[in-house]
Amino acid sequence: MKAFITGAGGQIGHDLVAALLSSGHDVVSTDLLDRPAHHQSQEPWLRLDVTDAAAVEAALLEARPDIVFHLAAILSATGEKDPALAYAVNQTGTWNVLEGCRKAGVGRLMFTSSIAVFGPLPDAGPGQSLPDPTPDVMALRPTTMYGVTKAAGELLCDYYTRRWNVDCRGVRFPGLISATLPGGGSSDYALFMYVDGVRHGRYEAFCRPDTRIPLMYMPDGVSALLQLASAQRGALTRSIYNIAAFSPRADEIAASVRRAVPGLQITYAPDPLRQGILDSWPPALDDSAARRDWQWRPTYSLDAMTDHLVPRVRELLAT
Ligand code: AKB
Repeated sequence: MKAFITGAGGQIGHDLVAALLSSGHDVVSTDLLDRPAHHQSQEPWLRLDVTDAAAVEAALLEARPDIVFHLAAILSATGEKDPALAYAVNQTGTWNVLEGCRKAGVGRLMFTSSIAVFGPLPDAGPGQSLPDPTPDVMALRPTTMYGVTKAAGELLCDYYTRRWNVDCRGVRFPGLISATLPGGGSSDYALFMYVDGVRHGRYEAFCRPDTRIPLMYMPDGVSALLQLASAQRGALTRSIYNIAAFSPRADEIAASVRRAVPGLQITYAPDPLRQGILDSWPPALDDSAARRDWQWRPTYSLDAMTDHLVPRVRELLAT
């Protein structure tokens, strides 16, 4: 199949493009920026700003892909610093990509949603939070512009599937961890424990030690996207699915990294903005619908991820 990727230069793009190419698919990668130096792949790379409707439409009409993986987004912490930018890229950008798909006759779009679509329930009393684990079907009360635009993107996916026959599907990603440098998310404390842990032997986390959100190792995240992309539509009972792997406390992640990086020192200095965002997210996700409908299963536990990831972070930092 021919796949067209937006935001290919980001954290997911790096691993998704490699997985698609190694399975023999044609890939057209697009991003606002040039191909990052750490991307080894040689597929065609197009500079594309998803907020530019005409450019998105022209690129899709030219490429005529079978499937679009829409990854371009501004993440939660950066989005709170610049909500207008988050709205432009995440909301208008998603509209532009959906419209481009409709006009170019693209049959399938994969949307990358997030745990950030959830937020505290309006009738929850003090100290009460989302159900643990949080199911797929739940009032969406996001507190960040990132979450607001992802929730709207989910609704647009349903609309385009129903109204325009662009088969839109997606997953609500947990915080994703991979051998890349962190990029503006609130879940980045987990990744920094690995990157700064290997780089400096210490890291001061911007969250409390008891912070608990859903996390996932990138190879599982990429597998989820590819599995859902190839599932029979008739087997799907939803467009957008919760997926889950593990939900450790921050101090449990630190303990796991310390197994592979002896002497690692982790301290905690919660940042009110990012701690507030993390506290608004579910502690864990119920992914039973994904398990039932398209046989989703994660491969990596926290410790299995640590064992696999630490050598890759060492390689990344050596380049
Ligand atoms: C973020 O932290 O903003 C993202 C996410 C959980 O969607 N990694």
